[in-house]
This record gives sequence, C-alpha cells and structure tokens, in this order.
Amino acid sequence: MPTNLPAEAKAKWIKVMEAKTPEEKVKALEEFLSAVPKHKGTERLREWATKRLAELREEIEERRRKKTGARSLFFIEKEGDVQVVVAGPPNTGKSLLVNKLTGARTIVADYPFSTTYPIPGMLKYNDVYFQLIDTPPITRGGYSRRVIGLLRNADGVLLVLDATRDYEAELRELVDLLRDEGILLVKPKGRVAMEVYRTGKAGIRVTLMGKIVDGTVEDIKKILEGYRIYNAHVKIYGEVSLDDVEQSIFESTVYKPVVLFINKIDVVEIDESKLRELVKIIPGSPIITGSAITGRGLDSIPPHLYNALEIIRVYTKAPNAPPSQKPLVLRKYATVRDVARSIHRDLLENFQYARVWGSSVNYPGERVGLDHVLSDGDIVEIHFKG
Ligand SMILES: Nc1nc2c(ncn2[C@@H]2O[C@H](COP(=O)(O)OP(=O)(O)O)[C@@H](O)[C@H]2O)c(=O)[nH]1
Ligand SMILES: [Mg+2]
Repeated sequence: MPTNLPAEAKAKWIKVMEAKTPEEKVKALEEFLSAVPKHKGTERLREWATKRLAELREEIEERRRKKTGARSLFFIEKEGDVQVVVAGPPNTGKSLLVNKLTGARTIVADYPFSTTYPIPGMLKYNDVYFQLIDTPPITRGGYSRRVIGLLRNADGVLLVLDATRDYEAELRELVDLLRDEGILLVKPKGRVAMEVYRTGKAGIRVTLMGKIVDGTVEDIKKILEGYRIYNAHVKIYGEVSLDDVEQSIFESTVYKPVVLFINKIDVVEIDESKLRELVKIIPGSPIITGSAITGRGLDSIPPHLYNALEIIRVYTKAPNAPPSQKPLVLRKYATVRDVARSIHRDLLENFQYARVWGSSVNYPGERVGLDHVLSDGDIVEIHFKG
C-alpha cells in the first residue's frame, strides 16, 4: 500500500465518513489530515483532502448566503433520469448546443464567459430523460471550481470543442486539469464501488464482476477492517488492485464517461489524422464532429450519450398486470436488488424472488434472486413476502 497510513489516521477517517453536516466533516477532515504523515506516498491523499476541505468550506459559505436570502445560482436540482454537464473552454458553442438540443433559453454570444451560471435543459431519447446543463467555461484558476463540483456530481460529460482552434491542445489541457481535480475522463481498467453502512450487522460483502489482480476477498476485508469499516458492500468491476480498493475508501477520484463534440465544422474541415490523435487522448470515448449552427451531427449526440453512460432501462410489473410504461433507468451491471430497492427500500428484507423477461434470462419469466444482473429492456416482477 503506497499510502501506508498509520492506524491512528485510519481510525480518524471513519469519523469523516460518519460526519453528517459539512461543519462536522470539516472538523473531522482537519483531524484526519493532521494524523497523515507527510511523505511522498501520502502526497496525493493530502492534496485531495486539502481540496476537499476548501470545497466544504465553500459549501458552508454558500449555505450561509442562502440563509440570508441570496439564491445559489450554482445549485442545479437533479431532474430527469441522468444528468450530463456540457463543458469546455470558452466560446466553443456550448450554450448554442444546449439550446438546440433541449430548447433551453441559454445565452449565446461571441465573447468568452457569456455564460456565468449553469442552465439546465431536458432532452428525451429512448424513453430516457437527459438533463443537460450548460455551464461557464472551465479554465485553470479558482473560477472553475464550481463547474468542477457540478461535474463531480454528474452522470456524464458532453465536452464541446471548437474546430477552428487548436482543439487537440485544448482537449489535452482539459483532461489534465480535470485529472488534477480527481475527475477521470479516461475509463480506468477497473472500478471499485463501495457502499459503507454506518450501522447494522451486514458484514463486509464483496461482489466480483471482475477480478482482484494482487489479492483476495480476505485481503479486502483486512483493508476495510484497518479503517474500522465492518459493514459494507464492495463491488469490483474489471481489473482492480488492492490499492484501488483502499483508494476507493477516500472517494478521491471519480470516472465520468465523456462524449466529445467538435463544433463549428461548418467553418473548417477536420481531417482523419487529427481525429486519431484525439482518440489517443480519450480512448474508448465517442467523438462526434458537427455544427450547432447548421445542426449537423446533433442527431448522433443522444445515442452516443446513451451508450457512453451505459444506461439500461428496466420495466417493472406487478403480478398479473402489464409492465410500467416508464422505465426505471439504471446502469450496466444493475441487479434485481437495485430494482427492489428503488421500489421500496424498506421492503428489501421481505424480498422472496423475482421473475424476469428479457435478454438477461434463459427463458421468459425465469425466477431469479437479488444478485441477478439485468440487461437493457428487461421486465422485472418482484415478489415480496406478506
Ligand atoms: N460558425 C459557427 N459558429 C458557432 C457554432 N456554434 C456556436 N457558434 C458561435 O460561437 C460563439 C459562441 O457560442 P456560445 O454558444 O455562446 O459558446 P459558449 O461560450 O461555449 O457557450 C457564438 O458567436 C456562436 O454563434 C457553429 O456550429 N458554427
Ligand atoms: Mg455559454
């Protein structure tokens, strides 16, 4: 383990997780940070904790302003099924694009920083509602911190660049800048999702959807117990190291799927070799060229967002009734448990079995348990006791 935290620091981390208010979190985080020894191995962790402290203090300040009646323009209520932040450098056409895709009344102007606060709009595709958020530009410097905060909470990013500029350099810069802020636009080989329960006797459950490259489930338990975490559900996707597991306790980095839109191709053409360079910077992410003015390329944005965000739609039904019209929007690898929980959190312990129709089962109406992994378009009927 590169961080090699002393037991004292690990024990303080649980206090951070248990803190309920931002004020409590600041106090706990300060105490944690003072227990972290200063050496190369803890550098990233310390940097991250320091940034997190600044964010929390800003949040507290924001709340104070709200209490005095000043509205927080930077807070966007989540609506629809998924939230996508439309981001990029100044003047690339983000506002016009959001306006064209959603009809939101954004301000389009030929000068930079014409958008000073985020504006949401709604886009519907495949029965899924995408909330697109137009944002001020991301640049190095304090001004962008709140856009980055929006990004951290979003489900995905629609990055908009300008074909008439050096978009390759701008993309590189953005990817680097966001990585420094703990937001990865390049999909890591593996991913750890950890849900820590404050109370209960659930113990530590590990679901392997991939593999641990340098250890076992027992090692994961040992790591968590070192932090005095005794009740948690850890999901492993793809290839993951024990180090990744430990990092995930701190939630220090997040991966956000990205769709890149290169705008303004009504003005200049883009050659293939240029595109290949972009693929190297964000491998696996869709790249679309088009024009917000002429409308070229706009149609392919929704399907690419849908795929990049790995959305699956699940239709629930009651016994002897037709399936719901509106799907439940979940992510790839979602299980029957996620569906049961979304129907009624408290009913989870009364779960008996589910019947599933669709491509995740061997035959229509197959009986499955809570851990069954669902596919796009599945119909799920859940049977509860009593
Ligand atoms: N030629 C051309 N200009 C565009 C296009 N999209 C946006 N613009 C112009 O680029 C400028 C910036 O647009 P805006 O939407 O305000 O960009 P933002 O700062 O990224 O939100 C405006 O003058 C737009 O008219 C496009 O597809 N082609
Ligand atoms: Mg704008």
